Amino acid sequence: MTRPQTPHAPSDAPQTGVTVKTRLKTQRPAMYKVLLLNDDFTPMEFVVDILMGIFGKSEPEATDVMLHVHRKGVGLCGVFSFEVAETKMTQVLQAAKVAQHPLKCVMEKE
Ligand code: TYC
Repeated sequence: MTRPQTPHAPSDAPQTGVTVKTRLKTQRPAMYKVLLLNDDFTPMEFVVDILMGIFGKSEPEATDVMLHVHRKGVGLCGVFSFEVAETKMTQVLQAAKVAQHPLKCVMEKE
C-alpha cells in the first residue's frame, strides 16, 4: 500500500509561517553595576561595614570606595549578574533601614 502524498507547494508560491532566526553568536549574560549614593547623614563607618560585609571588600578597599562616594556623590561597589546585584542592593537597603540611615543604593545595567 502506498500512502497518499501531501502535495508540495510550488516553489513560486508565497511563503507563510514563522521564521526562526538562528543565532550564530552566544550571548553573554547582562551584568549590572551596584552603586552607592552619598548622603549627609549615614556614618562613614557604617558604609565601610556595608562594603566589607556585603561586597567582601577589605577595610582599606572599603574605605577607598566610601571616600570616593563621599567626595564624588556615587561610587561602584561591584558588577554582578542581575540576581546577585539585586540581592546585594536589597541587603544594603534593608541594613540601612534597620539602622535608620538614609543610605541609598541602586543598580544599573552595564
Ligand atoms: N557623606 C557621609 C558623611 O559625611 C558618608 C557617606 C559616604 C555616606 C558614602 C553615604 O554612600 C555613602 N557621614
